[in-house]
Amino acid sequence: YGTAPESASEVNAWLDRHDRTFGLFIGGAFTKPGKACFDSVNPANGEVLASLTEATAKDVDAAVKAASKAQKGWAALGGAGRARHLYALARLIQKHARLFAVLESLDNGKPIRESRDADIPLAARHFYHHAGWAQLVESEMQGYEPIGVAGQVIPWNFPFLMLAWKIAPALAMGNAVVLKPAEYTSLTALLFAEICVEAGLTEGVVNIVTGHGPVGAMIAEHKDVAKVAFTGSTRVGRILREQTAGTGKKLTLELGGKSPFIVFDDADMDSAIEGIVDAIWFNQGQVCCAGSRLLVQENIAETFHDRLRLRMQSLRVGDPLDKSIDIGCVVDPVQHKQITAMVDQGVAEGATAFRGEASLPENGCYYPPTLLTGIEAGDTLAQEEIFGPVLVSMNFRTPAEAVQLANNSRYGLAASVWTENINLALGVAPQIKAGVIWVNCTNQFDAAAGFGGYRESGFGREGGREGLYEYVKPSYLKSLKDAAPA
Ligand code: TXE
Repeated sequence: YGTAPESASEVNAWLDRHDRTFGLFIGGAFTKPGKACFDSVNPANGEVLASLTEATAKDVDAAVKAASKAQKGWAALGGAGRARHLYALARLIQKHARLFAVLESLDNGKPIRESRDADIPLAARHFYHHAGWAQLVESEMQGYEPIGVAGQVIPWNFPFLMLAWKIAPALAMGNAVVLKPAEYTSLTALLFAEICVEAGLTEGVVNIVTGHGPVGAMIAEHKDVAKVAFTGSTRVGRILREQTAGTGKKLTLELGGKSPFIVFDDADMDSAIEGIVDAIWFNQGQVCCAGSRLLVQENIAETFHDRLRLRMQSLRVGDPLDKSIDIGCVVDPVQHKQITAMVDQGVAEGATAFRGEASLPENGCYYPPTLLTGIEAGDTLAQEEIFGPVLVSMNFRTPAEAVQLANNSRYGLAASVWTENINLALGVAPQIKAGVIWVNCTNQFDAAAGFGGYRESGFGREGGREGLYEYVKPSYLKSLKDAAPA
């Protein structure tokens, strides 16, 4: 790939083709831009990328109606018929991978290496995987039928990958969707809308409505939305649970985290250092399962921290389109302010902050990789999600204490355990209350593995066989194929 900055010319041409103004994608076509609009901004330089439509209640209703109208025919296509469409979507994502990757980095601030090598390929993989499941549905999942219309609200940290996690299983199981991307990062969802047209997807099966939080609330509230799938903050997850209570709507929530990264004294230290760099600085730490709590065995803590500080000096922070950088910028000034305030408060309360010497670009939402030590288990910084490139570290003495510290959280999304002793690893892992436990690795994702949380990290699973059941309901029908219109 070389090291020269990735060119934005293809993205600019695509944006210009749309006059940098977008309507909503309803019933297989873009509407005219709405009366109320908002800007999508490049967080690396503050430039406006495009103007997006703030959907109204009427728009949401039109999107749900289009989805309802399309859903029965979509289900009646049968698994093999739907698989053809899902394979086409997957192939088109790969065909346009560069455009998707550059657009994602411009809109979100993540390093191009990550959008190119992780976000976009994983999204394509999600469609391929679920195309396979669509083909198997009649033989493997008898006695279930689609739920109907799924309302899906996604966050800004993995804009396109989260879209894939939501849309691929819903479509494979015979549902239609109305999806709202996050207000900061809607552009790859709008590009995906175009891909749906190119793939010849049945009109109305996928509808994309843009806007702020209230638009998400309107989708969740709509009487014809039978399933709500959300990834985002625990605060909004709570609102959605209240909102859907007693409505009979099916709900899945994927919320925050404060995942422990446990290093025992016999761990391979070089690997563990690279592991923690990936766990907390991938995507600027804006990852729900980020290893944001480092727990180190006391007898190696000093050496481990020294070596980590040394490694931090070589992390490069800079322009997201620069292929040689390790860390880009955070998504928006609001998040930047929140990270700054949390760290400043922690330091005022006695924590010690170490920052790599990386020079930061003058403008843009850049925050340096930061290590905080001198933290107690009950401190705010040890308990609250910072959702930025900030690692907090605590020590433990015994495996039992490591487990106790790991579970001392209202969250339970992921954990990572590092030791050369397999008995220790297999003894500790099942005691940790988290949806995924990695041993001697971190951030391993695959469409075939279910992902989701314990406790306030939410409920329900995405991916894997479990994820499919979130988009069906038990039925007297012989198979999903029988859910055809009368
Ligand atoms: O999240 P919101 P924000 C955490 C992280 C971050 C904090 C705040 O700690 O610092 O949340 O981020 C839509 N009904 N995570 O404020 O608001 C919103 O428009 C329906 C962790 O950006 O939850 C967007 O599309 N929808 C997380 C989506 O919810 C509503 C990723 C997420 O935004 C709504 C993001 C409402 N009432 C943030 N209000 C993760 N688990 O990965 C807002 N939205």
